[in-house]
Amino acid sequence: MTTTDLDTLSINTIRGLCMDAVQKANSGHPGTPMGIAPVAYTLWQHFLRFDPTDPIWPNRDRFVLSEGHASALLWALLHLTGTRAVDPDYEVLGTQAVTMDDLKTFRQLGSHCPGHPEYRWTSGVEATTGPLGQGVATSVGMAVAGQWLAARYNVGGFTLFDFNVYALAGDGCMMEGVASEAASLAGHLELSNLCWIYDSNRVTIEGHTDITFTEDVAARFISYGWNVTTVADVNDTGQVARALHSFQAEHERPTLMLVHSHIGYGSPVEDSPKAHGEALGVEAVRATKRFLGMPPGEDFYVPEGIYDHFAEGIGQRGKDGRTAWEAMLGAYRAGYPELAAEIEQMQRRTLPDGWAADLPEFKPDAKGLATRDSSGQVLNAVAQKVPWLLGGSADLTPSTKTRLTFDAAGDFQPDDRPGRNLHFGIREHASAAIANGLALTKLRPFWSTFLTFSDYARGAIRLSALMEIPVLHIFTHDSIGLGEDGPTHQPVEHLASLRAMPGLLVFRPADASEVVETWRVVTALRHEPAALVLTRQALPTLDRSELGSAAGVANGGYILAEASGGQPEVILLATGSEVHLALEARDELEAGGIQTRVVSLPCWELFDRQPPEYRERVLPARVKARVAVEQGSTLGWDRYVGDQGAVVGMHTFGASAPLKQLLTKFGFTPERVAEVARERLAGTDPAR
Ligand SMILES: Cc1ncc(C[n+]2csc(CCOP(=O)(O)OP(=O)(O)O)c2C)c(N)n1
Ligand SMILES: [Mg+2]
Repeated sequence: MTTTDLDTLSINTIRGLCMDAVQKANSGHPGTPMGIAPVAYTLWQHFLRFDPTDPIWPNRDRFVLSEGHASALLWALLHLTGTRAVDPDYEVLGTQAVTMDDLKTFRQLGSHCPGHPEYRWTSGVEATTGPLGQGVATSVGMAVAGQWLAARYNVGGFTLFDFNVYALAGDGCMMEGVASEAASLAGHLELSNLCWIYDSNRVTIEGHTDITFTEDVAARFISYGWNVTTVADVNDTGQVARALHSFQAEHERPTLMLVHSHIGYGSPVEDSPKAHGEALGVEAVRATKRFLGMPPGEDFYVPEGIYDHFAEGIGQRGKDGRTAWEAMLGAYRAGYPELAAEIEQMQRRTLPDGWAADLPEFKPDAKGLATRDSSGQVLNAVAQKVPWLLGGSADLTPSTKTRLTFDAAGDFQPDDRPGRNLHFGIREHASAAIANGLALTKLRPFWSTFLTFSDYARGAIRLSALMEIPVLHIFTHDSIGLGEDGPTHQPVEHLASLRAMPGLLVFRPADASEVVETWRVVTALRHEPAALVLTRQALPTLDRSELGSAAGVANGGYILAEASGGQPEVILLATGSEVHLALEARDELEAGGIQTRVVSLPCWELFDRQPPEYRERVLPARVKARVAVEQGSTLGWDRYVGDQGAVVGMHTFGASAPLKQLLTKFGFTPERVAEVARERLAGTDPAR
């Protein structure tokens, strides 16, 4: 490929739009898009299989802007390609995803050009990025999804899935640990459909990378098992194209395309950290435009013929690819109606009919089983009905009980692409980010670790909530209840911190029946992630004939045991293992003539969404003597116990000892809970 005048003009148009958007907003990062624009342009115009009129076509190539602070670059591309907006019901609308007005209102309230790319908010954004490293790690999940979809659905000579995944990353992404975790796994998994483009401008916010980052990135990626190709001159689009061809010709390894670039190219602050983080200034913008051969006085300038040029390149290629694919899907549907139906359900995030028909039922059992065990059984039942449910653990499957054990479940490896058990290795942060990538590709992923290590994955968990994607985060060993492993492994503040995350549904079921109901709720989620918080130790399976139905989980909280006379004086609230403790304390209180209700509250978020009448029925305002009990930080419980209630929780880290000793040491005994309740009853004034 040789660079034509139109190529150069297009690249400079992108640079101009980015400079102007940042200048007008007086906020943003102009230098990064200006440096890497030739690569972004070459990729989009000449390689990316993307139909701007149908940005959600399932076999499109994915482009993830991992250096999310360069969002102006993506906004310019989406604008110039005329990418259409998609509504939440997946109908392609006639409106433009990014209008000129959006560009002119970059970073302002309501603009479709926010400060960083936001999935759902602007069509054509494949993943929310901004926290450096997340985008590249997420792209690994998309590449896994591509391989898995191809293995399952490319049958009978039909190639329904063969998309590539590109991620554009800066020095910051390359420094982040999550990227290393994900790259190591991608190399092992031989994800040859994955291309990371490293925008190596050797500048970050604090200065040149010689103050922080002097490793040999190419050598590192070669050791990961990647194909590494270098572009010495970013402005030579022929070289850029050759590198992209080298990626496309590679069939065994992921590709790192290392591009030497110049932040703020053409501006007075080229190659300087000054090109970062603030507008260039009106005079510098003019000088840069002059250097680039663009009219210095024209802002948001799109030269004659540029829109047509994109329409004839990426537009035509994308449309041809998409329409051919749709025709292929038509023929496929005739030959393989069941597989075609799966693809369609998956795309809409719906479930096969009867998916919940064979969920296990658990009989009352005083000895019971750990909720990690009942959850493993339910997971296997659901997964057999939902073929695109897949996942694994960060090397703890035997402990988290998340292995899919049925015939043909398989293990996803280079030689077993349809395998549904993923092995993430000891890489929690990448596990969660990869799960995000799988969910963005419309598969239903789960991943698991110990609750205490959820902190390691928090950055990616947060993005699952922000993106509103239905990832299942499964956490076991949920409290001091895990015993001897001690305080490093005993979570304390984790429930509170997960509950603090907007949009994440946190479930802590109390027994096997609540586990079943939890899965009934979380499997059907379409736009929300969930965290399942499960025990290592056995819990009794409650006899529901005398207690509230576990179906109450769907309401987030419910009356598990009513006060004997139906008029509670005391309410005990609990989640998970402490529900059993609350029931024992209730027996003691009732024996002493105190009418006591027990409320199980497995999911605060769902309970808070119930109508006021329901919440009032479960937690009547007149009952002031309330005690919550949970083996975790007490933070947040005050909203349910009120200012006259009390919380029996954890105020320190745990300790290494057998569970029984820990329960006494930290005050999780029925006697203590009953005592606190009696104190509350004596001290509360219902009229207050
Ligand atoms: C996890 C995370 N930490 C810090 C930041 C703040 N930040 C935004 S851009 C940037 C510098 C990134 O440098 P680089 O990736 O080289 O991008 P370039 O300077 O080349 O545009 C930093 C530290 C961030 N966005 N994400
Ligand atoms: Mg940089």
